[in-house]
Amino acid sequence: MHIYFCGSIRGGRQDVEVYQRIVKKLQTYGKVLTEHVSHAEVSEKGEDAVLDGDKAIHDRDVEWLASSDVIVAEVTQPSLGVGYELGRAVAMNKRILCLFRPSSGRVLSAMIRGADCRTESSVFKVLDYTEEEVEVILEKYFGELTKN
Ligand code: 6K6
Repeated sequence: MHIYFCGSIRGGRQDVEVYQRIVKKLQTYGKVLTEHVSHAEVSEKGEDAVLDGDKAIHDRDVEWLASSDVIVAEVTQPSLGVGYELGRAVAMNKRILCLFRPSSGRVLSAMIRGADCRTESSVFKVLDYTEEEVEVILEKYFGELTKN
């Protein structure tokens, strides 16, 4: 299974330790194409982007999105890039899980919370969680996914 993980980079790196926890767990289910999003040495200034070039990063990420089986996004720290990735993934009819921590004191964008689709063919799911339960949340989600 190819998994695309989304997390804030230039939007702010406050949650990088949570991203690491999520990516570590996701790697037990498949190949995480965007493991670098969880690397602690990646700063919000995006110095690496200067080497690669923003266009190269964008084009490669959109290709990875297209080739992924499931998208998992940590959406607590607002990020333009993550919002863009989610919009592109919806247009590609991808299976999407968004994870949000209400304990942050933030209120999730209506364009993400409101995209949650709870029909039988639901592909866009938004789950509230606390950091301590993140592994259990992912176990439940991927357990159901692999059943179908
Ligand atoms: C190289 C190594 C680590 O970071 C880089 C250079 N920057 C990016 N590389 C890959 N994907 C990126 C980079 N900057 C943003 N993204 C994508 O957008 C990621 O997949 C994230 O989910 C999302 C973050 O967007 P911003 O707006 O918070 O930067």
